[in-house]
Amino acid sequence: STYHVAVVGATGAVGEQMIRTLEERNFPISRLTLMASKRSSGKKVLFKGEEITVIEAKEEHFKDVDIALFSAGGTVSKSLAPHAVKHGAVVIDNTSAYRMDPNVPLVVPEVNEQDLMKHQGIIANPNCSTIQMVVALEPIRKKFGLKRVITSTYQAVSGAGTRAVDEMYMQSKAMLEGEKPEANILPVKNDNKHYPIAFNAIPQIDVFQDNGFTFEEMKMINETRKIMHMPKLKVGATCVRIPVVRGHSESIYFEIEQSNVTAEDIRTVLADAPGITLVDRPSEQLYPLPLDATGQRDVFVGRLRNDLDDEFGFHMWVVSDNLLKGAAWNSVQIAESLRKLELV
Ligand code: A2P
Ligand code: 11C
Repeated sequence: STYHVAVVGATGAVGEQMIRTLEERNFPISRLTLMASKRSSGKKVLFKGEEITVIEAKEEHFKDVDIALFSAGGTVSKSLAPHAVKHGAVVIDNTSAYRMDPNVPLVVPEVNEQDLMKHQGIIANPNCSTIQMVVALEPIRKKFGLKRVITSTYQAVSGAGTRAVDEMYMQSKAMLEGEKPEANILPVKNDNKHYPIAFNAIPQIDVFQDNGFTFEEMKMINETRKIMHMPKLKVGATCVRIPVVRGHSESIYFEIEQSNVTAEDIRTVLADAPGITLVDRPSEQLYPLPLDATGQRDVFVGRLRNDLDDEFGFHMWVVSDNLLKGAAWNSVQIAESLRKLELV
């Protein structure tokens, strides 16, 4: 069968990639409805050579929609996703609005595709930095067990939207011309202070919680536990924004349960794991890079090595395109899984 698919947030950094990914994957679409804010109403977008006019996201536009991909911010999802479901659509929501709701599956198909079986209309797409981490950790957990995870991230500016990327370009130009850069968006649009991201590194992604962690760090902790079905897994995270356009990078330290495991044993498992490309040949200076990951659907893993002090500890470097596996591709992949499981 073919489907009436809607993309909400179609003009955004992720929405644009959702449209391109649906096209590339040749998802069976009978009709594509593109929605955004009132500002974008009337804009034209090409899909498979056909011009589609963007309309304002409104409740009544979900009539007859089979699958709705949301990526227009949590507020839009909260107000419109329930209406889409009422009209009979399955919602795949890329915001944090429903992720920790116990009635909403939070899905990375390589890890917990079967959780889709329990869906009640809304399925949540995890945070980008969480997705690439669990894709790399799951095959390790399956084979060797997993006790603890500590990560530091190096996250691309596109994670904060197209306007943040524009701001970084302007700041870079200003600084090269010896002018003072203007900062209005990062680290967080609605927080009190703003810092330039050009030529900088900002250890704040999203707002701070009372425990000293940022919301982005808490997403990595809580979402990882939910997706991997390990509510007690020890997870720590420090999330940092760096001046890269696309592709989040993560240094991940993890401890396994099994003894006498080598880095080569882990490489062997990762080389065969779904959704992963192993790039780990230090003698040739080959390791994952965000520039190489841009436009690719896979999660790239390298720099695998045994900790020097702890037999059970390992380090690795994980890179993926935050707009693709971190967002648009994972959402379209969920739609493909729904078809495979005959849930749409
Ligand atoms: P618009 O382009 O009309 O503002 P990004 O994360 O790259 O900034 O993109 C955000 C996406 O969410 C855009 O497509 C944006 O549309 C959309 N959006 C923002 N606010 C709303 C809203 N109130 N209703 C519908 N779509 C919205
Ligand atoms: C960032 N991870 O890089 C964020 C963007 O919860 O879907 C994704 C926010 C989310 O800024």
